[in-house]
Amino acid sequence: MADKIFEIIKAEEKRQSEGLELIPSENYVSNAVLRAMGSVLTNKYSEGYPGKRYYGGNENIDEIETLAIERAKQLFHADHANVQPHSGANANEAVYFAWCQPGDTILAMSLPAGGHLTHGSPVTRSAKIYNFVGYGVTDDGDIDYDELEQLAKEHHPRVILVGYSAFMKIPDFDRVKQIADMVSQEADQEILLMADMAHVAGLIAGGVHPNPLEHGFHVMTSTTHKTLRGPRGGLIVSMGKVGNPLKKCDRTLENIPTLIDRAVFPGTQGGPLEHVIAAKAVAFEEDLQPEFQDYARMIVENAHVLAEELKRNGFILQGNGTENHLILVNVKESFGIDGKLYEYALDRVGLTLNANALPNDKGAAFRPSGVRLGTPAMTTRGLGVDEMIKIAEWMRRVADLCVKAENEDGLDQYENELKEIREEVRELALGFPIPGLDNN
Ligand code: DSN
Repeated sequence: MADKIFEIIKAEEKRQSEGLELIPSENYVSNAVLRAMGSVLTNKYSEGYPGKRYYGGNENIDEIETLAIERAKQLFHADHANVQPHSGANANEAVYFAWCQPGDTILAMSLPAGGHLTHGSPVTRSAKIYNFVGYGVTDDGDIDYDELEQLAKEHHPRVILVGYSAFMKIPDFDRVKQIADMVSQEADQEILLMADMAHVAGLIAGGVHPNPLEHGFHVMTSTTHKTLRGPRGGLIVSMGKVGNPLKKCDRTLENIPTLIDRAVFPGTQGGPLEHVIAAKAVAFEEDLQPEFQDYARMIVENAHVLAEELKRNGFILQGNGTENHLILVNVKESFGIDGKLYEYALDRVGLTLNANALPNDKGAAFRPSGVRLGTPAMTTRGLGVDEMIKIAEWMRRVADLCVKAENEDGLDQYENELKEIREEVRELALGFPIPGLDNN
C-alpha cells in the first residue's frame, strides 16, 4: 500500500531541493547516514551499554555502539563518550542530573542573550529542579565575562555552562576556567565546567574552533545533526575516569564519565535508538576524514563573506559580523521591519531562516527584531563565495518589499516581484543538489 506519508516525504524532498536552507542549526546528511537510520536496527531493544545489556541478541548492536563511542572520542579528544541521548535537550538534562542535586545552582547564558531553552528557561523541567542564574552579553555581542565572574562569586554555582543557540563569537574558555578555579577555591566545592557546543561541534571536529575539553572543561554536550552532519540526536563527551555504569560511584569530577552514563540510562532514558546511533557512527567516520576539515573551514569563510555582503547591503548585524557559522541580523534597526514578517517573506522566495529575539529585544515574543541565519547547510551543498553575494542581494530585495508591504497581507500585492526572486533562487538551488537522495 502506498502510504500518503511517502507522498509527503517526496514533497519535502522537493521543498529542500528547490530552496536554500539558511537556518544555522540545520544540515543535509549523506546517503550512508540515511541508510543506517532507516535500517532493521530500529527493531532492537538494547537497554544498557555495550557488553552490559538487559536483553539478549545484542552482539551486533554492541559492535555498532562501541564504534560510535570510539569515533566520538577520537573526534573530540575525549576520555569518554555517551552516544545514547535522544536529543541535545536530553543530553543537557542528563548532565545536570549526573552532577547536581535539586536546588543546586547552574550559571548559564540567559535565553534572551542567546542561550538555549534547556539552559534554564522557566518553561523547562530542569528549571523547576535546579536554580538557574543567567549571564548576558556585552553591547558588542560577546559574553559578559565580568558579569559571569561576579555572578559566580555571588551564587557559588555547581555548574558553569558555556553554550548558546544564537551567538556568533568564539568563547574564551580559558577565562571561564580561571573564574571557576577561583570560585571553586573560595567556596570549597568542585564546579563542573560544561560546554553545550551543539551549534559549533562540527567546527570543533573540523579544527576551526577551540575544543572546550582542551581548555579544562569537563563535559561537552552536542546535538549530532547540526554542523556534525549526522542524524537528529544527542551526544555527551567528557574527561575523567571511565567506570562501570551499572555500579554506583561517588559524585566527584573524576567520576563524571560514569555519572553521565548512569544519568543517561537508567537516569533519564530507556532503550537507546540504535538505528540512530549507527547513523551517528557513520557521520562521525565522515567527520574524521580530511575533507571534513575543508568543509568546516568553508562554513566559516562563507559566513564571513555573507556577513560582509549583508552589511554592504545595509543590514545591521549583532556583533558587527561573525566568528563562526551564524549571523544575527537586526532587521528592525536596519529597515524598520520585524523578524517574523521578514522570515515569512523570505520563505515565499525559498530562503529559509528563523525570526530571532536579539539581546534586550523590545519586540514582542512573536515579533522579534532579528533573524538568525547561517552557512552549514548551504556549504554542504557546495555553495561558495559567489552564491553568498547573490543571497545577500536577494535578502536586500525581499527586505525592500517588506518595507513597502508593512505586514504579511500587504506582501500579496508584490506577488510578481516575489515570484521573480523565487525563480532565481530555485534555479540556483537546483544547480546544487541536496546530498542523501538516491539519485545523487
Ligand atoms: N533548536 C536549535 C536551534 O535551532 O538552535 C537548538 O536546539
